[in-house]
Formats: sequence, structure tokens, C-alpha cells
Amino acid sequence: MKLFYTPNSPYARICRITAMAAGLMDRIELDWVPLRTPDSPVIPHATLGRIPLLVDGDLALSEARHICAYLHQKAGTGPTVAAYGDWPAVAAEGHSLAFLDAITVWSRETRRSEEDRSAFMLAAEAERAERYLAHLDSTLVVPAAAPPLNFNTLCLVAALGMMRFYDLIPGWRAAYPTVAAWSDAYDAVPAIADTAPSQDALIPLTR
Ligand SMILES: N[C@@H](CCC(=O)N[C@@H](CS)C(=O)NCC(=O)O)C(=O)O
Repeated sequence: MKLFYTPNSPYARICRITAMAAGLMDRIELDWVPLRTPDSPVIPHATLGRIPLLVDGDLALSEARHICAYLHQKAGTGPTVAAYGDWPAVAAEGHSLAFLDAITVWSRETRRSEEDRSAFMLAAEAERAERYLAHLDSTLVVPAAAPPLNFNTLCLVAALGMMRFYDLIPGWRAAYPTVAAWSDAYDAVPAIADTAPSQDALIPLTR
């Protein structure tokens, strides 16, 4: 299997954590690819050229959630996705993924040149994130032992990782202490520590 990724993509990070936690890294080749270039090696497999993309034989699987489910099935262990039918779990997953989407949109906006940035968008995303962090702070339970890894918790890990990496909410630890403690518990998991976003891998936003 081959996973096309970039080191700072939060969606690819979820897949990499899943692969590591499922013990599949010896069966997956990681290919760090450039994005938004017509000669991207992803395009022959999936014309949209987006990552993460998992290629296994003729199968080219996009969407972090699908890749997570596929890797779980391959390994018979590791992070899970919520089963359709378990609607509360599906709902929780959906909210966490939406939070990740929102943080991703916000961080991309902050990386545009100052004249290209939308003040409206920045303010709307800041308000949305603060609202959700307040919700998380009153509902998250800090794990007492090994933190459960699943698509839901990994979306939160990836979203909070982006939020911190781009310093979107200075002072968030003091404002949301339960979220901070939850995040610290997850950051101690080796696969999570090993996949944190890095300044060395930061590439300029192309468009
Ligand atoms: N819904 C997708 C989101 C994937 C995504 O946003 N990928 C970005 C990188 S983080 C991408 O491929 N951007 C390049 C492009 O749009 O050409 C998922 O859950 O995997």
C-alpha cells in the first residue's frame, strides 16, 4: 500500500497515526508529495490530486475517514470509525470532523498574504472555534489511562494540533483547561507525538 501525504496535512496525519497504531507501517510506503501541481504523482491515481490518498492495487481511496476504516479492516486492530447504526458515535465524529474542517479553513486563511485575507472569514472562524472549544471544555473527559484512538478523537487531535501550530488562539490553555489536559494526554501517545506538524515541512500556500 502507498499513502500519499504531506507532513502538515491534518487529514493525512489521522491516516498516519491510524497506520502506526494499527501496526501497518511495514506494509505502507509513505510518499510525501507536492500539492496543486499538474505533475503531482497523485493525479494518475486520483484526478483531483488531493491527499491523503491510499493506493492499494487498483483501489485509490481518498477521505481520511475511509482510509482509517480501510486500515482498521486490513489490520484487524487500531483506530476505528463509528459504525452506521451507532448514530450518537456517528454524530460525535461528524462534529469533530467539522471542527477540523473549520480550523483548516481558518489556518489557510491566516496563511494568505495580508491583502488577500478576508477579515470577515477570520472573525467568523475565530468565533466558531471559540464556541466549539467552550463546548469541548465542558464535555471532554480526560482519559485516565491509555487514550482511546478512533476517528473521532483523531479529528480532535489533528484540529488542536493545527490550532496550536498556527497559534490561532493564544492563551487557549488557560481559557480551556480541560481541553488542554485532554490534549496533553493524547500528545503522549507515540504515534501522535511522531506526527506533529513541523516548521521544517511548512510550504507556502500556493493558491
Ligand atoms: N475531506 C478530505 C480533506 C482532504 C484535504 O483537505 N486535503 C488537502 C490537504 S490538507 C489537499 O489535498 N489540498 C490540496 C488540493 O486541494 O489540491 C479528507 O477528509 O481527507
